[in-house]
Amino acid sequence: VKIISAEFIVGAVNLNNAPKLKLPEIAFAGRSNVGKSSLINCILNLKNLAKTSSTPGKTQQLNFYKINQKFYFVDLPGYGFAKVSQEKREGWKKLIESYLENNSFLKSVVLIIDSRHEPMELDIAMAEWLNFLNIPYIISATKIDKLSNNDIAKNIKKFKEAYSQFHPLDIIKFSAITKEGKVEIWKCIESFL
Ligand SMILES: Nc1nc2c(ncn2[C@@H]2O[C@H](COP(=O)(O)OP(=O)(O)OP(=O)(O)O)[C@@H](O)[C@H]2O)c(=O)[nH]1
Ligand SMILES: [Mg+2]
Repeated sequence: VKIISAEFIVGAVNLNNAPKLKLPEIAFAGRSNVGKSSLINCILNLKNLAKTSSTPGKTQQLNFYKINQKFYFVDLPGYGFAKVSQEKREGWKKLIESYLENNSFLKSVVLIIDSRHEPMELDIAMAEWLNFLNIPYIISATKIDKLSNNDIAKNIKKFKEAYSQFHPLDIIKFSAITKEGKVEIWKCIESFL
């Protein structure tokens, strides 16, 4: 996909705020601070379209970006951030769940996990949920620039073992710093669109 245009449309705090114009959607999910917004910027070749931050919990709404006037990228609120109130966390969870359920425009999800860590409970729960809802998804293991090749291979093997029962279409190594994995992610997105 050649990026002709990419613009922020709306940060929706509930589904009623989602854009009225319906287009195919690709959503990006993952833990708070895992690198969702950085991945979106990286694959669009834009530095600051999606707001990134070293403070977790930055993305608190469904952020819709319209790409090439043809489809949306949807940056979902990060889950698993301990330092917000239980009430707020429940709210985000409901928002993410209601977004994922019964959404015929949602073509696929890119589930972003941190390549440095052991498979995590909340990430596995998300994979299980996506599989249950029959939403095609890929896993992108990000921040591989922080690991040796040896550790990358080791962790990818662990991810395959933990996630394969929930049928991700692929597990792609990624770094927003080196841009490794960008082409592979686009190949998947193109096939979903
Ligand atoms: N080394 C390295 N750092 C990264 C990478 N991707 C993101 N980061 C850093 O991780 C931090 C969080 O990145 P964001 O893209 O804001 O993460 P997010 O998932 O959108 O965070 P929330 O919106 O708060 O949930 C920032 O300091 C980024 O610079 C990567 O591939 N490699
Ligand atoms: Mg973000």
